[in-house]
Amino acid sequence: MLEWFAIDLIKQAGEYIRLQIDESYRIERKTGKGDLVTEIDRAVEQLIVDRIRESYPEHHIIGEEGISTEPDDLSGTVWFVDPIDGTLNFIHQKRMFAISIAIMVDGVIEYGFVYDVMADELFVARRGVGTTLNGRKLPIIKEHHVRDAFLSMNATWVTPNQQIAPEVLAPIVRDSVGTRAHGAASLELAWLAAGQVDGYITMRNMPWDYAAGKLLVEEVGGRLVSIYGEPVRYDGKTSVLAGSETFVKDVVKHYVIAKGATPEVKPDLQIGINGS
Ligand code: 2AM
Ligand code: CA
Ligand code: CA
Ligand code: CA
Repeated sequence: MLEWFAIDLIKQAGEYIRLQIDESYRIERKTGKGDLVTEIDRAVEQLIVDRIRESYPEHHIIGEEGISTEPDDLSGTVWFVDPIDGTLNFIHQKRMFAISIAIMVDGVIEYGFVYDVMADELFVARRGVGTTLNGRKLPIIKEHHVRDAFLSMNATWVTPNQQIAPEVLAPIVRDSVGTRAHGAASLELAWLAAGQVDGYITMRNMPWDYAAGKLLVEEVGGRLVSIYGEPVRYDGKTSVLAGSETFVKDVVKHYVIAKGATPEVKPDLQIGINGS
């Protein structure tokens, strides 16, 4: 069964990372000094792709490191794979990174898996069934407004970005209980599903970053949309705003729209999925 296959696969990949983390490995730059890939990222994606191909040759795979040829559309079964989400944490902290896998069937995410490798915490979501953490069902998350929310926010909100001006987001940081930048999108969404943070905001994510986390969050009653409150796309980069319905509405209505923010780059601008 697909769910058990994916759980076995993600745990095997995690074990491989734990064995390699203290060994020496090559690190390469992608677009800049903060955008790195190691040979472990590539080896893990290769391991995952090989096993999916062996058992499900008709499935398509969209992975961050581009090991598999991306499909032309999202019909049939499509796997979104981020072999190491939080590569900088993997390199520098040796913790707080995850393997993120989502399975989409005919355009709908049916399963989400986020594995915190060093903490050995596996989050699993099945659409319509719920989210579990190491097999234990997670309760519905509490409703929060910005003023009583503890947030995880990617620090790129401070810098000029293609989505929204820093002045629009600064009041959210000011009004919330506190903000953290943990550096691993899938894990920050998993922690949101577990009630450990009350919201997650980032200006730039790709589908393999949030596809699994989105289902984890939705299956405990939360929402995940763009910073403008629109549905997120699966064919390119997007901003991400996630939390309880109250939180998401509060951010969009009282912070983003109220400040008259409009996208500097249209959020659903069409780009190639493995491009930039
Ligand atoms: P990554 O580690 O797999 O690259 C970092 O704050 C979070 O944003 C991570 O989940 C990281 O995933 C993701 N991210 C997506 N695009 C990124 C980029 N171009 N540069 C840095 N982090 C990126
Ligand atoms: Ca990366
Ligand atoms: Ca990622
Ligand atoms: Ca990655």
